[in-house]
Amino acid sequence: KQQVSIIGVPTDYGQTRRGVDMGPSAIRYAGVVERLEAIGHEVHDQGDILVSQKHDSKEIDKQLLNLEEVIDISTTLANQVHEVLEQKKFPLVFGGDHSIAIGTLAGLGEHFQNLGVIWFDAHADLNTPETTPSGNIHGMPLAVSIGLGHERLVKIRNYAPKVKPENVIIIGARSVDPGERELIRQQGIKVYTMHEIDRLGMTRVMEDAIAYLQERKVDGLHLSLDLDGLDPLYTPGVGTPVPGGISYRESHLAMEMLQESGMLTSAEFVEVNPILDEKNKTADVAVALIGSLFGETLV
Ligand code: LYS
Repeated sequence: KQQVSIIGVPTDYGQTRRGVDMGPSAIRYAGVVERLEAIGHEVHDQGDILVSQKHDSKEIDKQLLNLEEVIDISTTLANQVHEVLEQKKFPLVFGGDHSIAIGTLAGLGEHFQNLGVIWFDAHADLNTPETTPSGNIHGMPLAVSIGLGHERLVKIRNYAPKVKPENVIIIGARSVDPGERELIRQQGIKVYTMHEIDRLGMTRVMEDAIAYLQERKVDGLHLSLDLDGLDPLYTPGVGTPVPGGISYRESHLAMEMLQESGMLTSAEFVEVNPILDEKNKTADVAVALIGSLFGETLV
């Protein structure tokens, strides 16, 4: 049984489709606190961090949209995640778009010398201001966390990188930009695309992933789960859906295997956009996955 601290991050500054700032409400509405309490965890919902109005920017950097806003939010979130860890609690963060991972990882990296990260996502989120096709920072958080990108994002809480590239595993990728492909090769990041998931099955993928992180002797494990990692059939309420994704059952299996590994020390669930959703289906899936991740079983 764990002490779990929930932090909501109601931001949509990492991309351009409005509504993902309502993600934390949608996930709470879907009953996350009750779900965790029902399996015996002690839950402290810290509420949402303050996300300010858009700044009056003098100049717009087309390669780094809403940079100032993202820096502010990442800094606040990093500090809060840091505090939760000081209190020896498990940080469970709700987005918001995936740019929030910059802050989450900035808060985690100081506590773990050899943190492992599982990046469950349709995308690699490894763009830099030089390679981004969109200028949206939610396509960059993994690059930032391994130390690549805008200096002020990379240096949140004054250290970098937050995680070693060889301690990162991407699962579910099926939309990877040319610059990201190059980084994956160059940085030795482990990726299980949909191809490997189809071929090996989720059981083997997760067994391999967990064994790899154990071999690397990680001292903590963060799950960064973008709901667009699943097929849009199950999670339609996301800003950048890509067909051919991970199934509902495969996702649950992945969560159950992470739970069984006993390695997980933090998690975040991002990109739930209730405006694009169907009757809060995507938040319901998020909460169901959180149930499995925290030890819910069928019988
Ligand atoms: N790779 C695209 C970009 O950089 C999409 C990223 C989607 C992130 N959730 O904009």
